[in-house]
Amino acid sequence: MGEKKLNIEELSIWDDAKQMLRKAERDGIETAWDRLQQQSPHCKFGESGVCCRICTMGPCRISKKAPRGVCGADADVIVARNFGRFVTGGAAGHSDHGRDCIEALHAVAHGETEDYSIKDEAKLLRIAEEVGISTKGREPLDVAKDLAAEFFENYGTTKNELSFIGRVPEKRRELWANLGITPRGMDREIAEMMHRTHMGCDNDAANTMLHAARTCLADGWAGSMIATEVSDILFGTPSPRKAQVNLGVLKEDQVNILVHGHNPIVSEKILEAVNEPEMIALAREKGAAGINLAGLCCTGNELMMRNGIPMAGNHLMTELAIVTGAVELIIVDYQCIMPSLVQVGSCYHTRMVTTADKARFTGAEHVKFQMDNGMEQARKVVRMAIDRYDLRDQARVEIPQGPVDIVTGFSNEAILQALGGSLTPLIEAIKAGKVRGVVGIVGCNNPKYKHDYCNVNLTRELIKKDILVIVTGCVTTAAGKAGLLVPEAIDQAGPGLQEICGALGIPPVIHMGSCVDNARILQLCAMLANELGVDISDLPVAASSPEWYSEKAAAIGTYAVASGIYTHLGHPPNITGSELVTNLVLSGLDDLIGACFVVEQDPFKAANLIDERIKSKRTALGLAA
Ligand code: SF4
Ligand code: MSK
Repeated sequence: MGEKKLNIEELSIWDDAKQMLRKAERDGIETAWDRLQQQSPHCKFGESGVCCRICTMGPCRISKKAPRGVCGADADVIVARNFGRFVTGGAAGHSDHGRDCIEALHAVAHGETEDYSIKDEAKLLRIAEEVGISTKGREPLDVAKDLAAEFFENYGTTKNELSFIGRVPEKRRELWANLGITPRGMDREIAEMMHRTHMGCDNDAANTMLHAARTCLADGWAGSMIATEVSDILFGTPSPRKAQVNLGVLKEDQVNILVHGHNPIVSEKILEAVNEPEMIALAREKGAAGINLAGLCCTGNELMMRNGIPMAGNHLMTELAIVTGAVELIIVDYQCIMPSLVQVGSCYHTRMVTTADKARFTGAEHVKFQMDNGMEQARKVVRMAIDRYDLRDQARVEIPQGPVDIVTGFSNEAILQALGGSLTPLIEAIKAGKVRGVVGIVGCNNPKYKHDYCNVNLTRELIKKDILVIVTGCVTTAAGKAGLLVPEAIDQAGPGLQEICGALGIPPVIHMGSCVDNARILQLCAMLANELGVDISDLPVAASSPEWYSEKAAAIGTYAVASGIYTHLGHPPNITGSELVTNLVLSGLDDLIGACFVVEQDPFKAANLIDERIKSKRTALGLAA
């Protein structure tokens, strides 16, 4: 444990989290908050981005006394290279997830699996037509073969154009072309960033930063966008439905299974398996009342959006979910999974199961999921969970009570449907100032913040100002727990938003999915801009990631900015050691690209900054501020 006793009241805004933090303390469980204390204070060189480990003439650390590394690289070059590699890690994560989705589509199309199928045939045909594949008179599986092949091309270097480039407003495409940042292929931009940042390559900080933007654009408009669209084709396009959030969704008398990670390829199969009568009968034989499946983080978002499966918690709740003592098994794929879950699980009876060869955890059991064995493996994992029910020590079980209701499932298709088939009602509401703007609040938790304080307060402040909020990723759970994802939350919104959301019967905070689903927000912005004949940077829209932590969140922020969306961060990336890079990110990009980052930890001040930006965009469009 850390040197100083943690003040639990200060760690999270949630009762379920605080209850479990007290239990963790009693049970002698170490959490991320304890380890943050052990790691503090953080290394200032690392924090400001001026530590370079790119070659073995170093590592080098830049200071007043030593302003250049052994090779002669200065702080600007080192910071830009570190940032470039940082966001490239995130872009690689999303786009590799996207590639896994295409492989699934390819396997379905070629009859290589009976475990997966096409759930949304209409979307398959619509997307195929959009990217130039003829569908007339063809079998859907035949079309799917071509679509998978087309999407694979987004990863290579021969096509040099993304499938969804046609979605990008004309003015934005011209701007990218002029700056030389039109994304070509995912793998190409990622490999080029690694090449550029090798010792002795790109030693111009601004040039490296532009390639960072290009790499992230490939993520937003290809890697993530393909992941989202193919997931909809394979598992169904989300539509509005009810669900519940917080640790109260765990059941004392049932076998509890948690799914954690990002890709629905694993979690959807687990969902099917837990609903099979033989599995339920098996659980009953063991004395359980049934099998309860709940989600964590983004795979939780995916299951919730499409199936209404309850969400146990976001990033900082993942260890605490196990501390309930009621979780038999946690099954993961990849991204945002704390390695500590194995240790926390071993203090109870919780088994951790990994499924992807690219994301194994020492101490966890590996059950490899492949296209041709998904269902068989899912049944195996569910049986493992049922077998562990006997091992549960009911005396150590403590489940916080009172799950909160939410409404989820707002894909762009669902939004259009709610609007009566076109964006016109939303555009009219924006013009009339009833919806003054739209802000996507996305991303993570970070133990450096009071858990979800900024996520929730920023959301509340913006809806008060008649700004429609869209949430994805771990902010979803925060907004849901705060009671903001239900139509009744219009009581907390400004009068204009109250009127519009009230008439449509939708919440003032709309849940649009997981991390990769931020591509849905990009698409919505593009649709609005195209409808109005302007660039995305002209719209009264913004993005925010108040409590972000991951490379992926930084990549999302970077593609948002490069797409023309003003983006707020609660804290800066590790770039403050370079004035040049910091100024570029916080203001220079605005001149170059029509948007920039803004950093503000206080959610109330951040809401005002975003509001000012929205006012200026409205005024420029000739609308009342
Ligand atoms: Fe040092 Fe240059 Fe090597 Fe970086 S690339 S570790 S600054 S010598
Ligand atoms: S899971 S990237 S903690 S949102 Fe997508 Fe949550 Fe952030 Fe991971």
